Amino acid sequence: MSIVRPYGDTTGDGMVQLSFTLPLVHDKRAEGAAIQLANKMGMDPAMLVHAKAMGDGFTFFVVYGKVNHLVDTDKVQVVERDFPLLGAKEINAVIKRRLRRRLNVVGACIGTDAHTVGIDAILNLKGIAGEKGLESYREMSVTNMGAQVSVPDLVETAKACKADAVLVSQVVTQRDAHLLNTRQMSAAFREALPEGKRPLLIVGGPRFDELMTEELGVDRIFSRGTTPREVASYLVHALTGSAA
Ligand code: B12
Repeated sequence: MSIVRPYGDTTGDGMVQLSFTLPLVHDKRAEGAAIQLANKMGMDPAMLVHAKAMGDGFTFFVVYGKVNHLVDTDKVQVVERDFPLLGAKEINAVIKRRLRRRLNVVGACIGTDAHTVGIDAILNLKGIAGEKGLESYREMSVTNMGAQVSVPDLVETAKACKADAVLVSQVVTQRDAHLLNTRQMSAAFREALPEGKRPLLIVGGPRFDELMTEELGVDRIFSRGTTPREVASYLVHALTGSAA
């Protein structure tokens, strides 16, 4: 049962929906071009269900159609959570018992990125999805540097705060900015601090591939829908080696 296909109307009918924009004025030809693209992508038949002009010379399309591709769930590669999800009380207790001091966290949104909602959701008291942020953990000391922080400033603050973990958010992915900034950040920490003295490097954002840790030189990547408790549980697991 590891082989599945998408479905729209009846189980296994292979129907999928796809949206995209073409640099064409909205007319009949543009609609034909959208169908041609869908056909080339393996959708056959492909039906145009929506087309709307998006500014001068651009059209947005939604196409619905059938594909014959199968998905083998045995071959899916994902990062499974490999640490226990703990409650706030347990997390505080583990830090107190194992570290015997507060766990220092420094967070920032680096580069030109000004999307702070995600990092704030993880760090600020208010939190997200009914969970309070890391600031609410008695045994954590959190420094949230906010938006558009430069890598040198981040490194300096991490050093000054004796950060155990640095949490970086990257939401903008245009021209792979999130990947370039992350590589720059991890390289700067490697240059500034010897191994063993370096804080745990964590990045997060909705469009990261969680499998890219090695390539980006970070310890962990968190993506869409992350909650503060997951991050707090990971921190105690990674920094104290404790299962609880
Ligand atoms: C709100 C918003 C803004 C606000 C940001 C306000 C603020 N203080 O953050 C404002 C209006 C300023 C803004 C500006 C821009 N924006 Co904007 N914005 C959004 C929007 C609508 C929501 C983002 C958001 O708040 N999500 C909610 C949070 C909770 O989710 P999240 O970020 O994914 O965070 C979660 C996880 O990813 C994870 N996480 C995130 N970071 C971290 C970090 C760590 C360490 C961890 C552990 C976890 C973690 O945990 C979080 C909680 O679950 C998105 C579209 C969308 N619907 O997503 C566009 C979007 C991100 N923006 C976009 C763009 C293009 C821009 C602008 C360039 C627009 C412009 N031309 O000016 C500017 C850029 C400004 C800049 N210098 O960065 C694009 C980015 C496209 C791309 N491929 O990069 C998007 C996707 C919209 C779109 N479809 O075009 N934006």
